[in-house]
Amino acid sequence: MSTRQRTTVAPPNSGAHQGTTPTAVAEQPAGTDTVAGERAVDFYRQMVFIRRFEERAARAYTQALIGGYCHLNLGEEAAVVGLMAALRPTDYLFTNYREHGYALTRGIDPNRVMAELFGRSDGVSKGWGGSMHMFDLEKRMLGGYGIVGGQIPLATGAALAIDYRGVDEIVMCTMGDGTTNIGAFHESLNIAALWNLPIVYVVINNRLGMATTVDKSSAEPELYKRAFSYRMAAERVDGLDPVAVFEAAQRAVAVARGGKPFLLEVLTERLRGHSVVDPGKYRGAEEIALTKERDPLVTFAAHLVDDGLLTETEITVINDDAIERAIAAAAFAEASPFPDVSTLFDYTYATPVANDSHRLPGQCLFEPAPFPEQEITR
Ligand SMILES: Cc1ncc(C[n+]2csc(CCOP(=O)(O)OP(=O)(O)O)c2C)c(N)n1
Ligand SMILES: [Mg+2]
Repeated sequence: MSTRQRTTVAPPNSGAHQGTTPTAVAEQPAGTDTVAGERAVDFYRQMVFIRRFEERAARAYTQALIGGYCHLNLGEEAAVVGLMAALRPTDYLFTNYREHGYALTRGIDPNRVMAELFGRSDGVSKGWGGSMHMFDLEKRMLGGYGIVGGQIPLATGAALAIDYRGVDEIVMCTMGDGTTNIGAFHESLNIAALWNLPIVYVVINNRLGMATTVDKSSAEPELYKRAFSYRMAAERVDGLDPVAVFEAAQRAVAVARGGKPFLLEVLTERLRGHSVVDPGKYRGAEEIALTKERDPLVTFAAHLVDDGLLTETEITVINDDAIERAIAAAAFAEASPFPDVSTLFDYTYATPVANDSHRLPGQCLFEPAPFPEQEITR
């Protein structure tokens, strides 16, 4: 039975609601970690690695070594690193298809992340998931989802499970700005607020849902305010500064650990197209130039140099090391074998006959036969 009190719906103005006035949470809760020099440098190191890894992945994609879709975290590195630093290893992460940086920063071996992109058997999802479907129970990264908003009800359900088990864990569920107009977003926030679920919803606002801007698609473009409809606490933070993101994420996580949901909006940039194949021609030259000026790697490096925490030489060393590790990951991935086709149905509920209702999920209709020869009829 849950140690947290499940809320029954209180009538408006009864005073029974907690957080009835959801405003930005201004103060740091007691005992919250502070970020000092070495930690900031480490944040930078992780950001640089994501950047070089993603660039290496983009190159592999153009060499046809990666199939399917491939969405990169370029421009979102500070957001990813700041958010992940606020989680404990026992917390859960659900994210969307723009996920490689999260997998790396959550601590999954870069070789296994790259191997997954290449669709190889050493990949984190054994090569069957690809770019959008990384899953690692040990690191508590429960996907990777290609359906916009698909992760939100699942993450909310995981938070409900935590609540039932009465353990000191939380869920973080990240999504893009465009996702806040999906019905499941609203349904999930509503139930999470009613039931006091331990979850932090994070909107990574890069101002674009594919080619559509937030201003064109959202009647309330200040997306953190969506929480207020559900009497949920919320905050908006500058996603170009990993330290600011980390501090805001810590505040959000503290609220969730106390048994209440939180919505954190992180303002970021998307430096390139929606996915690797998108030339992004819907953005003008001026906008692209502005976006590049706001590149978090450049702005954060400048801060670190100004503060005397890094020299230009040290920046070069960090960069070279990241390039080497990304190249090594790609070499590992290319050397890894493709998964055997006989394992195609091992990790899914799907069966050789789609939607067959006579069996339990995962139960095969036929004795396993070599996939190409098998007749797929209904
Ligand atoms: C239900 C659903 N509708 C449409 C799509 C196609 N689609 C993929 S990404 C995307 C845009 C989402 O934008 P946003 O949530 O801002 O995330 P970003 O790509 O900017 O990270 C769309 C419409 C989809 N995958 N799923
Ligand atoms: Mg977006």
